[in-house]
Amino acid sequence: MTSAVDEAQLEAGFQATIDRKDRIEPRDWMPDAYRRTLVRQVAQHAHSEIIGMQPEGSWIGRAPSLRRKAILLAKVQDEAGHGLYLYSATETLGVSRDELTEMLISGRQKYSSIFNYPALSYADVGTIGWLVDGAAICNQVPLCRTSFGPYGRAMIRICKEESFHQRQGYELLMTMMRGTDEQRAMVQESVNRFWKPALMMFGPPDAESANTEQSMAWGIKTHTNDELRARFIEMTAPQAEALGVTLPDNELDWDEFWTVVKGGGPCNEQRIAHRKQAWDDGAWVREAAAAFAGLDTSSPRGSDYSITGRQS
Ligand code: BYC
Repeated sequence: MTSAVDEAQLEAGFQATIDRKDRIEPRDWMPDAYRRTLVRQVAQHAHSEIIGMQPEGSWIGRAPSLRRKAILLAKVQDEAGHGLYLYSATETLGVSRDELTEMLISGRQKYSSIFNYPALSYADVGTIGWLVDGAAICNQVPLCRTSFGPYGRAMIRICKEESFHQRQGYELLMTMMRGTDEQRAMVQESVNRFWKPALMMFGPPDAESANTEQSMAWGIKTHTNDELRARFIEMTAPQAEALGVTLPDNELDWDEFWTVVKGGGPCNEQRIAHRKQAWDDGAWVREAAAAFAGLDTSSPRGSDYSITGRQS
């Protein structure tokens, strides 16, 4: 049991670490609210990576060439990897991946609004890479310096891969823009649908952002939602010009954003149903892995085996 004085000292030490821009590590003392905020944000981030595989994944079987299929497969697989790094980072805060998945499926945790919009044409694969991964990079590069060590370290690798995704999306769109009038129209139509939802990925306007102030004081976030949104627009405008597309300039519809966040977007039900199906279908794999791990540790020869199951 810690007394109120001890607790105040611990809190002061914690804040001093953050103010020095050092990292908080899993075994360090941290306020419960800091831990809760991180679990919320990092789990939401992990869920977004995993649910985010669905819109593009639906095009793997319909890719227009072997080359495009190989690129898309690799990209979607990368997103799975990002989800796994982030679930691992969340686990260091004392919550298991099973619990997190249950919370996603039951609607108690969120995932990014953007993945509730459908991918309707192959141009959308390019637009998602360019705009969605582009917005993700803008939001995530500052997170490499976030105050919680495992989250920041996961972000470094994720950002490298997202930069690659953004370029592959742009290259796909550029190829289509050099094609026929019909292909150019497909790209513009796709950009028209994705531009505003991509801007909403940064979260509500600062005045409506309940968490920003505290998350910035704790060094979890280093910029506000509106700052990063503005940076993204600035970064993307010249790219749109080089591509030859127009970015829609009407106001963002925040009522639409909240409807999507609360479950009423075009694909919310489908996304969660699909995730639940995959989780249920994978139960036997998890059981087999757990049984194997049990065998591994209880076996007298357990120490002869590496975690890959191969004899060392
Ligand atoms: N969608 O106080 P605020 C990817 C919620 S995946 C849904 O500003 P915060 C990729 C928010 O949770 C990359 N909900 O929140 C994958 C809060 O609700 P609660 C995904 C949203 O946390 C596959 C409430 O609104 N990136 O790149 O300070 C293929 C008030 O908001 C959204 C991340 O997850 C939203 N867009 O700031 C391709 C980045 N925005 O929980 C690409 C990590 C807000 O209080 N996350 N809400 O009930 C963050 O940086 C921050 O959490 C946010 C929001 C900037 C998103």
